[in-house]
Amino acid sequence: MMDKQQMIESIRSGMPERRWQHVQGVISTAIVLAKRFGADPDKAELAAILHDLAKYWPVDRMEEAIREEGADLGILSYDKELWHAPAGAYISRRDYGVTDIEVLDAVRYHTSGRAGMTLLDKVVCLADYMEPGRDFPGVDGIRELAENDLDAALRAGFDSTIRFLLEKGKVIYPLTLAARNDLIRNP
Ligand code: DGI
Ligand code: FE
Ligand code: FE
Repeated sequence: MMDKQQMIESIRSGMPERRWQHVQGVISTAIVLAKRFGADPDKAELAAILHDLAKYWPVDRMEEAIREEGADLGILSYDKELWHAPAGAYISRRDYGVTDIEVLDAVRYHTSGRAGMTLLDKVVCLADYMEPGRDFPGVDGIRELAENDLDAALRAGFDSTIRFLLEKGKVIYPLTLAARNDLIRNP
C-alpha cells in the first residue's frame, strides 16, 4: 500500500480545498464513531481518507473506472452522484494499493449504503452524513442519535436522503432502499 502521507497529498491535490476540509471532518468523525461503536479506528481513518477521492473526476473518467473494474456496472443506470463511490474503491485498490476488502467496501458503499452493511460501512457512511462541516435539515438530530445508536442515526441519514430525492423527483438507487429497509428489519 502507498505510504499514508503520500496518499493524503495525492487525494488532497485532486479536490478543491473545501472538499478536503470535508474529508478531514469525515476522518475525525469516523475515528470517534469507530471507537464509540467498536469498529477498527485505523480502517475507519483509511476509508475516510479515500472515500471521496473520485468526487471531482470528470464523469467520463468515473465511468471508465467502473467499466474497467466491471463490478458495479448497474450503477451506471443511476445518478452520476453515486459513481464516485465505486470508482473510488477501484482506484484505491488499483492506484493506492489498498487490499483490505473491508476498507474498500466502506468506500464503495459510502454513498448508497447496502443491505447487510458492516460496522465499518456504517461508521464511514454516518461520518460522511454528520461531520462538523455538514449542514442540512435534520443533521443535528442525526448527531444526537449518533451519541448512542449507530443504526438509528444512519437510518435517519438515509431517510433524509430518500426524502430529498423524492422532493426533487429523482430516481432512487435500490441499494439505498435496501440499506434503509435492512436497518429497520435487523436492528
Ligand atoms: O460525496 P458526498 O457529497 O460527501 O456525499 P455522498 O457520497 O453521500 O453523496 C451524496 C449525493 O448522492 C447526494 O447529493 C445525493 C446523491 N444521490 C443521488 N441518488 C442517490 C444519492 N444518494 C443515495 N444515498 N442514494 C441515491 O439513490
Ligand atoms: Fe461521497
Ligand atoms: Fe463525503
